Formats: sequence, C-alpha cells, structure tokens
Amino acid sequence: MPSAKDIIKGDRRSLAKAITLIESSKKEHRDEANKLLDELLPHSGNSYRIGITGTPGVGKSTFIESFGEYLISKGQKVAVLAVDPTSPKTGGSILGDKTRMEKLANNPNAFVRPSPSGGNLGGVAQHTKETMILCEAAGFDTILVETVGVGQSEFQVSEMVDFFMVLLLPNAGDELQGIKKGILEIADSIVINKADGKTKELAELAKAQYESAISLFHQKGFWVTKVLTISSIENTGLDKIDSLLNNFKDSSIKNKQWSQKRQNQLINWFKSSIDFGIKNHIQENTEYQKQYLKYESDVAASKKSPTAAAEEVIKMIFKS
Ligand SMILES: Nc1nc2c(ncn2[C@@H]2O[C@H](COP(=O)(O)OP(=O)(O)O)[C@@H](O)[C@H]2O)c(=O)[nH]1
Ligand SMILES: [Mg+2]
Repeated sequence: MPSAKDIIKGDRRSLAKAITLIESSKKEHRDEANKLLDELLPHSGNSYRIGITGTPGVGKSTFIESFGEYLISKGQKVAVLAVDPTSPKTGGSILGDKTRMEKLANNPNAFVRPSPSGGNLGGVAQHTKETMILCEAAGFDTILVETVGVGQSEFQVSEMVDFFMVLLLPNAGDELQGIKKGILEIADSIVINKADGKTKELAELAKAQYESAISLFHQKGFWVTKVLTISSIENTGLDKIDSLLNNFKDSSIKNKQWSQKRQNQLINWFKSSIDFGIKNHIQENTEYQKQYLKYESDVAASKKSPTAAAEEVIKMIFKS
C-alpha cells in the first residue's frame, strides 16, 4: 500500500498507486483509500483548481498541453485530470486519445492521469475530487480538469474547481447553439481558441459577440465573466490567461469568496459521497442488486411510482 509520507514527498509511483486504490470498487481498497485521504487532507488545498470544458475538437487537450508547459516554465508543477464518463454508445473515451498528452506527460513537473475507464459520471467525478486531494498533497500547484458536455459533467466539474473555463470555437453563431443552457452563466471565463491563421479575425469577432451576450445576463458577485482569444498551437494568449487566473484569485480572496468556495466544494464532496456510497452499497450486494433491478423494471412498467420504489430501496438498505 502506498504511504502518505511517500506521496507528500512527491513520489510519483506512490501517487499513481494511490489513485488506482481510489478508483477501485473493492471494499478493502476503498478502506485503504479512505485512510490515505484522511492522512493527506491536511496536506491538501494549496493548488489552483481549474476546470476546462468545451465541445470535442475545440482544442481542450491542445490547450492543456500548451498551458501546462507554460506554467511549468514559470516554475510550477501541474497535474492534469479528466472527467470522461465512458460513453454507453461507443464504450470509449469522448475526450479522445489526446487526453494522454504525451508531451506533457513526459515532463517531470507534470502528472497526467486519464479518466478512470468504465465508470459512470457520478463515480468518475467522485474519484476526480479525491485524486485532486492526492495531487495537492504531492505538491502540485495547478490542477487542470478537462471535461466534455456529457450529461451534467460540466456542472459537476464546475462544483469541484476554483475557476471554470469554457473553450469555444471562433464561429460564435453556430457555437451559441451548441452550448448547454446555463454553461456560459457559470463560466468564469470564455476562451475562444484557434485565434490564428484564417480564423484569427473570426475569433476577434466572436469575442465581441460573446462580450455582448454576457452583458445580457445578470452577473452576481465580485467577478464578471471575461472573454479572451488564444491560439493553443501558436501559444498566444497564454500569458493573458495566466494573469486572468491570478486576478481572479486575488479578487476572490479579497472578497472572502475563495475559502467560501472551498468550503462549498467540501460540502458538495460530502453530499455526493453519500449518494455514491448508497449506490455502491447496492451494487456490491447481489441480493440488493437483484431487488434493485426488480424495482427498476416495476418503475419502467409503471407498476410502482419512482418515489415509492426509491423509498423501499432505501428502507431495504437501512434495515440491514
Ligand atoms: N488552428 C488551431 N488548431 C488547433 C488549436 N488548438 C487545437 N487545434 C486543433 O484542433 C483539433 C482538436 O484538438 P484537441 O486538443 O484534440 O481538442 P479536444 O477534443 O477539445 O481535446 C486538433 O487537430 C488540434 O491540432 C489552435 O489553437 N489553433
Ligand atoms: Mg481532448
């Protein structure tokens, strides 16, 4: 079993092993993982947690590689995690092969961990929160979490990070339609990628359009969503993102929102652990699983109301 001491020392093998424990659904592994998390929690909290979303092909992985290298060149250690629930249709990764980010992964100051495979969104998001704690204890300064718009993944990621960024393509008209309702409202910044070559002008145009779109919705609190243009292949605009992130953090601390958000992250983690724990409990026990599936088919056939069925399942668990 990997030790907390080795993880704090920054030993990558121990960190990788600990993450594997976290991702395991075996009871004894969960127990070990929880023990490690308890030991490491006091050593966590010192990173900047950044969520990055956007439709496939917008350039999330390319951006993360470029920006990761940029931060490392400034002396940081960068961890990259992904929330990529396995698609039930394809059974494969939605974020794409590039989530492996070979260039960055070979950098000694980077740690790239692809999404656990075969998981549902709840489980994947749960493991990512825990993995984030391990990475912080191991001394990473920035944690970049990549996700796509599958199910509620963007919303789940936005609840586990300090700063949430939406990457867009330079054709605003089309893109505005593809974005899930509410995403722009929760974005701390909108970043228009591919502001290079033939699409450079289009990107500037899109920036103006998004700025006026943003001015239409009510912004509460200390921060107004910022729109930036970058090129992840030409590495332009990365410095603007860096200073934006620093401004956000300063202003968030000054307005007493930083620690408030961290507290909310912990509470969300606690709540989702209860949901996740109950689901796990059902899955682990063959008798419960059998009963659960029976209720599910009764619900599907309208033989039982979903509320009544859920209550009976909960009663069944608590009786034991
Ligand atoms: N011109 C241009 N192409 C880019 C840029 N960033 C990414 N790409 C290309 O867009 C495609 C999708 O990039 P990828 O990072 O895999 O997108 P993801 O699906 O959002 O992770 C690849 O062919 C990239 O080379 C950029 O800033 N400019
Ligand atoms: Mg990708």
